[in-house]
Amino acid sequence: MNKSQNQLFLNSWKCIDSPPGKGSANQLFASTLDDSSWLQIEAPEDVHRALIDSGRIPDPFVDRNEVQCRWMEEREWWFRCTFNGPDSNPEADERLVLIFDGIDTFATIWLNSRLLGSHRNMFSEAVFDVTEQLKTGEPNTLAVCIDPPLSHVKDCGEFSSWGPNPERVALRKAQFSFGWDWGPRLPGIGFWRPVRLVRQRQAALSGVHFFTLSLDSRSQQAVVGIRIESTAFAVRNDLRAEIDLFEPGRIPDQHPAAVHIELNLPGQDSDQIVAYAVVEQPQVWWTHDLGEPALYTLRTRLFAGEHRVDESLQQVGIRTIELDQSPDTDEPGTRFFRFVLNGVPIFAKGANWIPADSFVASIPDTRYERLLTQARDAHMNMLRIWGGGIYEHDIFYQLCDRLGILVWQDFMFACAMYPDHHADFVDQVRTEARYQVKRLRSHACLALWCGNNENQWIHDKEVWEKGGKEPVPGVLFYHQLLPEIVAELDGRTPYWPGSPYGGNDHNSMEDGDRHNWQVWHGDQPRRFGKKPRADQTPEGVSFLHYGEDHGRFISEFGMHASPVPETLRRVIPEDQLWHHSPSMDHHNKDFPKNKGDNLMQSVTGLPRDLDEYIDFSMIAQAEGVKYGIEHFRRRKPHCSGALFWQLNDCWPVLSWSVIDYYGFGKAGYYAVRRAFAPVLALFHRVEEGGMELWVVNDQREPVTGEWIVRHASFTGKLVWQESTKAAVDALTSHRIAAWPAERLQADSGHYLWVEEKSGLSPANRHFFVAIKDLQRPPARVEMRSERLEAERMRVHLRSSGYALNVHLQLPTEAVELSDNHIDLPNGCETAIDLSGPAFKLDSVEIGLAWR
Ligand code: BMA
Repeated sequence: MNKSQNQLFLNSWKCIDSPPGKGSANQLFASTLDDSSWLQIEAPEDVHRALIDSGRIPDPFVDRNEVQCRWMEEREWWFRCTFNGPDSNPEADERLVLIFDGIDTFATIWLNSRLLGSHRNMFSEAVFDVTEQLKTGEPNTLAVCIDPPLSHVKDCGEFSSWGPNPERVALRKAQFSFGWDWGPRLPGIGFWRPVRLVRQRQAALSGVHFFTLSLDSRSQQAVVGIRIESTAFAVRNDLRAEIDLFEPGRIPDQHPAAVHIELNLPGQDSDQIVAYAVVEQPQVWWTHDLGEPALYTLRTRLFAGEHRVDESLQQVGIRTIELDQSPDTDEPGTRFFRFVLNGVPIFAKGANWIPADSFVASIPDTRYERLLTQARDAHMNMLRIWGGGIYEHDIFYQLCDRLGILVWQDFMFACAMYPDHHADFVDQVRTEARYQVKRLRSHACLALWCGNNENQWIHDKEVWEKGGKEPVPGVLFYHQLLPEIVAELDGRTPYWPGSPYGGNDHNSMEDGDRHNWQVWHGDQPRRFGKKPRADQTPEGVSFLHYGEDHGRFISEFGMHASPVPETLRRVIPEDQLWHHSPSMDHHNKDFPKNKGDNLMQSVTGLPRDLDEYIDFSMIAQAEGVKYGIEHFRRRKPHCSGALFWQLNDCWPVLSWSVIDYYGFGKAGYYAVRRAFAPVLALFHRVEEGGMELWVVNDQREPVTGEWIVRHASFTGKLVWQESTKAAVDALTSHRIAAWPAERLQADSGHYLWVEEKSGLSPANRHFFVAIKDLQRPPARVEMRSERLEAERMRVHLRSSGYALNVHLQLPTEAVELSDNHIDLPNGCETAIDLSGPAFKLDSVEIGLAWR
């Protein structure tokens, strides 16, 4: 046992499968059993990963192997770990606690052949006092049996859900793992978070909640609160907490603390002790686009008499967060839905986050670092953890704290009607919510708790004749239990009952947040009492409908695109590499499989081969998200957020993601990165056929710039060029120039191009017709590369003719690009920087393509 931490991680396990119900009969839990032939597995690690690595199952991400793994969810899985107990017997005032931070999912646990207990919620910890059972100075054996999940579904018939697999609703287990419209059916098995043994003496911290009560920028003061929750099981001495808050960059024991507080605690379990402190000249936590995400270190030490019995170290931020829903008087009858960070109303730019792997136990930290850095680099200041996945691993929130990205946290309920009348189920939800709120509430990144994903909206569509009056099954959770728990244990972070929610039809443009699935799925906007209608024609699903969306906060919108060719080559057999081949269609979980064709039809035209499919679907997605984001940002502050669907993938798939499973950015990623730039210049077409130029400034300072607009033909002829100097206030969106229809050659042969003289905003363009209808002579792009440093390389590109979707193709995801999938007008030059490990840059073969 690690003395300093009094904690032993039980990492090394053995596992085997067995027919359901047989393992106990065969006493697989017995200490004396010989498990030497069992498969080695780690904790955390998913059984699928261990079986793939040992060659026992084919990789389910490749071709259609997914279906060959179906048997795994029908077996019971046994795990055993033999470890040395503590060297010495626990003292009378000590106890030993076994903690499973996350078991996936229905587990029965034995210690030294004796039954310890069971657990049936993936999202809450399982804790056992093992002081009596644990043997000191000799080996102990832990055995865990994980049941087939569906054996725990009772009365499946009463559950209803969107999509296949309604039985998932009865299980507190990651909902997406039973199959989603982007995810395979591969329910996880095993320990998805650590297993540890903790030695405690007299008392322990059961929670430390850090929060900011107020910030006063004039007096340069913040008032912060620290709530101490402690459990006292054998207190013999005075119990006391010492709290130290260290400024960013200051290290405990090496530097003095900015705040030091000593508190006396009662000698029994308590959760009501709160200390308040004034922090002078606080270094405030901001999202990365508005300032520095400054993090203080909070150290809390618990003393029983002279003994230090527990200690916690947390990174915390001084910041306030509110959700402003005051009336928006400029658009009568509507209310804002906007986040206010440190008193500043912000536009939330970002995406929806789904689990970064089907096997959530086996996601390397490096994948989180990569994805979240990519999100930050694309100027995202908010990610929504969607309710069909998981409450994320600690590393996710730690990175968001550090990178300055806010988190919209759904509770894990999605697209279904959950049974809030089953006392048992309600208990599970209560325990889970209390655990997760305590776990996550002190993170600087946490911006919102949200009751669920789409449950109210889907329910209303199912019972539309009721005119919005029938409460959603699960109402107890979203409108009572969860907000009460958030109020009690957090009390600072806003709560919202669902996404979408608010207004007339729970997906309204006037109130609350909104999912725009008119684009892609064809859902028509509606009101309570109106029959839901879908229009899946090319016109019905066109992204131009974003332009009609006057929502307050668009928390989902998006469309599919293929992953990069390299990703397809890794998982689709060569003879299946064609659009709509059985293997490709298997890697598209949406129905009907040709939905994307409807979108491409009006943007690029239908693809004739795989190359065209990859390019056309990427172009359609990039054009669509660009169009949506520009419209939503231009409407600032009436619209105050655009979180597109979706950032990432959990396996290699054709999906809405802009970053594919291996980390390659699609064209959409780079389009988003430009469209989310802190200062954005964009063209807006007005009804009479004229054009306007708008500048959106999301920064806390005003900007001045000179925007040069070129109106030209694709054959290279300049119609006119104009320059506009403008000052744009902080946090606003302004029209800075306009041209009537008479000044424009608004046809298939011309375009508009804008650049800011000093590069304040990224270059942008406007086409007057769909890409498929452009009259463009063929273009040619030349490439020249130059080595800058060991880990950086620059590729210069020059075009003759207007080249579209100019992109570098790399066989490795280890090299990052400063930009890609760009337009290059005739005679234009640009450079793309490549960075990555020197050995990769030395050997990388750079492909170049364009349309
Ligand atoms: C919304 C999401 C997901 C789904 C996505 C695409 O419904 O909340 O459930 O995957 O749209 O259909």
